Amino acid sequence: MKIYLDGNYVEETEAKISVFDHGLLYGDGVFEGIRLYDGCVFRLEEHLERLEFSAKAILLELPLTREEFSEVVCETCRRNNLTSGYVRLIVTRGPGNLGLSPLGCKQPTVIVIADKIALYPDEYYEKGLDIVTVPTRRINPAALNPAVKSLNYLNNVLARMEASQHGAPEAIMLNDQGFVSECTGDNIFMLSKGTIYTPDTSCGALKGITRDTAIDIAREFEIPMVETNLTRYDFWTAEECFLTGTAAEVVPVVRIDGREVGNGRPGPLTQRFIDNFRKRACREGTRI
Ligand code: PXG
Repeated sequence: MKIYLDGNYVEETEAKISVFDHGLLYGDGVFEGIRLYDGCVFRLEEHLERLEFSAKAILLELPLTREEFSEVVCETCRRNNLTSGYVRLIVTRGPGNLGLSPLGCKQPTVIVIADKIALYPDEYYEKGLDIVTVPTRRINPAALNPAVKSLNYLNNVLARMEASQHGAPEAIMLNDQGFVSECTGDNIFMLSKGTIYTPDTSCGALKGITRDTAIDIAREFEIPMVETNLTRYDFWTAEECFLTGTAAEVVPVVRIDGREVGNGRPGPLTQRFIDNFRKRACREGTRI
């Protein structure tokens, strides 16, 4: 596999970074997870804009322009003969000194990995997910805004481990006020009385690219869509629930904290979202 690393396309075994890289030492950096469908990178501009916003929020000056990033992402896919897969774009503060100050970091590290994707099992889409709320809370936006897709994912990793301890594939994370924010790598939606709801991004959710796509789908279906504060009770008593994310796409949830959602089977509207998303996935891309 060829990896893009700081201007070069190198073999995987040669793709090495410094142990003084602040991405490693402090999780000081930002990233994007992007999908490639049939030779097209899904919503690449949106991913690159989010990368720019994440970088701006952490005062990291990106070493490449939007156009250069776009070209590097596409070229990394081409060099690996990929037509469908997953692209991980990472920008770290770069190598510096031991010590928190990034002043010694002279040059950000840029990494692009394009690989096959380990798809979720078909069963998840056919039967739906059984998920749980975990004790680990989403980080308070005043500490580190979760809208920043930073390399600090320990919070989410711990939450995912707590879900695994209960045999669940995903976890609902609450914010520090106890409202539902999102899952560990997915945003969350619910249907109640003809309206679709999702936590407002001020609840500590990432502004997911797939979330935005689901909002566009709701608009296309002319279904009212509300972004607001939501509680676990709202999700327990919803008629349908689904998650959205680059890896998951749109995936139904049928059980939350031991409570059946609706009749305990993937809902009909969720199925329409899944079908519509898959159509868009092939349409709304940048050809590599
Ligand atoms: N919330 C969080 C915390 C995320 O990390 C999403 C929501 C969904 O956002 P997008 O833009 O993907 O719709 C994410 C994204 C993985 C993986 O390897 C995780 C994400 C993306 C791609 C792969 O599990 N998280």
